[in-house]
Amino acid sequence: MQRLAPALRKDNVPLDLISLIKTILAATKEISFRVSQAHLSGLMGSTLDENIQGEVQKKLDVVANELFKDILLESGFVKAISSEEEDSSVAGDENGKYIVSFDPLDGSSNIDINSLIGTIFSIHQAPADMDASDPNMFKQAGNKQVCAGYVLYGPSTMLVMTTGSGTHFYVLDRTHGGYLQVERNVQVPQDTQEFAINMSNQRFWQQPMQNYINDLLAGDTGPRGKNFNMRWIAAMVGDIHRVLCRGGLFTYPADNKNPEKPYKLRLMYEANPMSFLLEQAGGLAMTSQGRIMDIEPTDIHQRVEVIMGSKNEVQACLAYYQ
Ligand code: AFP
Repeated sequence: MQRLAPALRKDNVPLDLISLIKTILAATKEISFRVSQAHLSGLMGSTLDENIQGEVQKKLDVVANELFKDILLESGFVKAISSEEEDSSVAGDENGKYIVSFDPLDGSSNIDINSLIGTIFSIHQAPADMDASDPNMFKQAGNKQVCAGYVLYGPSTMLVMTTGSGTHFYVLDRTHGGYLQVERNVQVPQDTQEFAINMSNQRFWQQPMQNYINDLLAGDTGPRGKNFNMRWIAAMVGDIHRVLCRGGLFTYPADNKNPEKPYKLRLMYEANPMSFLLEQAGGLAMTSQGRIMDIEPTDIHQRVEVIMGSKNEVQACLAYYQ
């Protein structure tokens, strides 16, 4: 099993990007420890605050965000950061070469039930001609990411990351304190009999998604001619990890539950990094209108429709929209 830095050098990742990745991972090791101690150190439950999305912040959301933010901003490698828990971007070093978008703790509703949560991050080059305080730096499509990944705080702490040369798995080895590469070039099976969607929103979906899911539920006597299984972890990190490991279709489709908020998942720190990881593993990551990573962002907290996973199943789903 290879250590992280030599593995990245083998993939010709520039040294300054390797240093930034190591900085990010230092934060995740600390978060992993805090998560494991949360019940013992009074970090369960919510704060009295809401984030910019109008969601109540959990105590651990805040702790993870502060940790991530401080470590990144002090590193000198980043020009600015943006986070699910920050209203706007936060300026770093004017000479920093990169900008980082992150969700410090994805799956917050799982915190209090000791279930799966994780950190998601996405790295772009920082435009040299913009000030560190200019949030417009973040208006870069997902296809310009130079690195994306997530860390799952599960039974083992696991890093899944791409720098554009395949998607690789790493596990935090607590005996030496670093991440070791355990699988290279993970491939998502092209076909699947498993899907992930929050079924409680069924009546709010658009007709094409209703039709697609109805056909999956009809099983081997329906038009698809096979039975499908369903899973929902309520943390995108967990659901996408399962898809990367054994295939599947993950979707958070458009719905009309709240007409002002037709989509749930965030482009910059959920959909884009997961799309990069899935595409690098041979999967597909789309909205019903086109490729997620080709969307030109208009806002740091922009939301987007997501249909991603095993290639043939994503295409089967999209056919219902044509
Ligand atoms: P938070 O981490 O912001 O609470 O949300 C998690 C999430 O954005 C994504 O990780 C899940 O797939 C999705 O929300 C779960 O949504 P439901 O609340 O509809 O289950």
